[in-house]
Amino acid sequence: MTTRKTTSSAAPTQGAGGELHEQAGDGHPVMTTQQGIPVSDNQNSLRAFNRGPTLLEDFVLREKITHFDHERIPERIVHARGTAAHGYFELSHSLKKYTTAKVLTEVGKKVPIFARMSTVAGGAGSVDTPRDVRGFAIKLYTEEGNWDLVGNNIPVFFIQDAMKFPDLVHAVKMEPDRGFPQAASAHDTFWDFISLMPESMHMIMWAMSDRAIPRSLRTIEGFGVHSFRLINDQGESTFVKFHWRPQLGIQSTVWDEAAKLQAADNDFHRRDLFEAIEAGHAPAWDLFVQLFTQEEADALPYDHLDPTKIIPEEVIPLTKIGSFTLDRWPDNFFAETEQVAFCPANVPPGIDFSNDPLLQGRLFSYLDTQLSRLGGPNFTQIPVNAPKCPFAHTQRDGHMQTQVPKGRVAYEPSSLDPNSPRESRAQGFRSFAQPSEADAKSRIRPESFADHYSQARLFYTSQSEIEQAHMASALVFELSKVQTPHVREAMVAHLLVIDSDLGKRVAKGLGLAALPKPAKPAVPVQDLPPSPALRIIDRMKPTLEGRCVAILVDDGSNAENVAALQKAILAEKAMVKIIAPKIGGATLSDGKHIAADAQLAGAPSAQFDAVASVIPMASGEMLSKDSAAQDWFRDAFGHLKAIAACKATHLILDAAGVKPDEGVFDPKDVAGFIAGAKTRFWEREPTLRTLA
Ligand code: HDE
Repeated sequence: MTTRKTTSSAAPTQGAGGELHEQAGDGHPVMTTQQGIPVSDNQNSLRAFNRGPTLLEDFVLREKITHFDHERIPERIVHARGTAAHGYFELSHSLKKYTTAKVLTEVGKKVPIFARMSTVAGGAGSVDTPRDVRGFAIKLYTEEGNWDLVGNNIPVFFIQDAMKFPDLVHAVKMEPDRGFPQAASAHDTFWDFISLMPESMHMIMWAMSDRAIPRSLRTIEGFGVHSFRLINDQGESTFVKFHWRPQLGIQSTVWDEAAKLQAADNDFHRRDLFEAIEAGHAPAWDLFVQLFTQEEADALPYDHLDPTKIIPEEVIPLTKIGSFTLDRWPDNFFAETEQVAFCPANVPPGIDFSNDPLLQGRLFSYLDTQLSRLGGPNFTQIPVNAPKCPFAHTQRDGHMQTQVPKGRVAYEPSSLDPNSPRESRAQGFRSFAQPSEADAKSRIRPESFADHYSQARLFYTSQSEIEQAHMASALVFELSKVQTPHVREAMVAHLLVIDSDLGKRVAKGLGLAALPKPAKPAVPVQDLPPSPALRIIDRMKPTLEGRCVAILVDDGSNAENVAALQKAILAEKAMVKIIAPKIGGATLSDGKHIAADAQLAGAPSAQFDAVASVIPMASGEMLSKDSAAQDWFRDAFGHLKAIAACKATHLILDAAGVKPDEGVFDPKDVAGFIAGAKTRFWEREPTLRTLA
């Protein structure tokens, strides 16, 4: 599409206040209506006379207002708040033995992708950092059609059967009579439902772990959750579970930090992704598969078709098959991030579904919801949804048909058009011919799905002590928001079965007068071997790559020290933000001006991975009386981060009640501070807050 350009400036039009508005001059495109009619005045509607009524005839005004009135579309019923980026996937290890899918067999080929990450419960205008599962959906535009890997950052789910999904979502969303709480699971209806659904216990352990409060979307893992099938050229099937892991390592926040981030920046995660990509720190993930046969599946002490179960990687190892990178921010949020439509049923030939009843329900749900969300059946024509390979079908008409199909033939078979599309047994998608076990129809839950506690126990006992304390504290926090006492007790009854110590800790944290009777498991609970791979803290990478360090400066700050810190941080491939009491920046000791990225009071330290402060004595004296400055350091310390504090900064630490430990460095000890900034000082935590 080309735009019309004017070659000579026209006289300006007059705005309401009498100000003059520039018209299109050399180079500027001419503004038009949607019909392409050039607009002469975009400031004033058409009036009957000076100070008279507006005329219905004003098609420019009517079109503009009408379009505006319809700018919003229904938000996603779940995963409404998200952010996305373009990128590419590259295969490093062929799965030719297992599948015909070219995307999994053509090593080295770059496949374009679009990935969207989301919270689940909150609305589109809610916040980025609540305790919640994160959605992680990837559309791979393969040469055999779109493959959507529609996953989460947690490998299991709350329920076993799609029949329960509307109940789950109604329970977690804001309560219908009062319209709150927004983006929070800490309320009665959610915990009431969960307390009556023992199958949720494993997922609850994950949701109460630090996985649900990630530091960055660049540091979350992704899981396809269900078992899928790979089908090879012999028609043989192998089960597969997909996992993807951030190359920056997995990293979470502490709860106080997540809560404060919510106040500091509603858009923290999307801004972080945007700024990282813009700064050239394109995040990347490695894609892994767990492959297993029907016989191996049959030998497991749990049912792999049950989406509340994992197969620990110590039992079936992960094989790395490639990686993907997100390196391009969308041009337009609405056109791409909002209108993208993922569906787990979109798979190329060579990938197929398992009988997981949750997956089976999802295969229906996504297309159905998109028909209403995107207004009709032609949403596949929206650029972000359209395949990038050739496509040909006989679907026609419908709302918002933007293509102009030629010819008489829109049916198959036909003899009239040699170019009309035909099915292909050789290239087409084929479902695995699974032998049927029986011909009976029934609404049953298989007995093999009955064990709801063993893997919840496995997850809890696999965690480090500090992570167990975080989980117990998260449960106490959430259940303390529940106003109905019997719901709190019912939850403790389940926790006592998962791990009696966990149940007792939470009961104590809630101040229960007496322990309730433990819940009655339907089948005996198994003591499965722990899986250390499920921890986060041990697996956090000691790196500063892609992270963000703030340096507080003021007029008179030691220029040499600031420069040395900046240089060392950038050498670690991290980002630096200069913070000053005023957004105008500061004049350093060498007389040179340094620009500020943010004002101290507007950039709480929760936003950074570590903080340094190089300020003169006068500034330390002044800031030690400033609550924003005190909070800045108190929070950085409380969130277990490294602090580089000069002599003057110690005045603020003192005023903030911070007792320096080995995580507080002299800013001249650049190497020490950089090493500290790569980690968190977990030993500090028990000295700062009461954990359950
Ligand atoms: Fe979804 N889910 N889901 N889900 N889901 C949607 O589709 C649904 C489930 C996931 O960024 C909806 O277009 C059912 C598991 C992601 O656009 C809807 C069930 C997993 C996204 C829907 C599940 C997911 C969605 C809402 C149980 C992880 C956001 C808007 C049977 C494996 C995709 C839409 C994006 C979105 C239905 C459970 C992941 C309503 C019925 C398990 C990442 O169709």
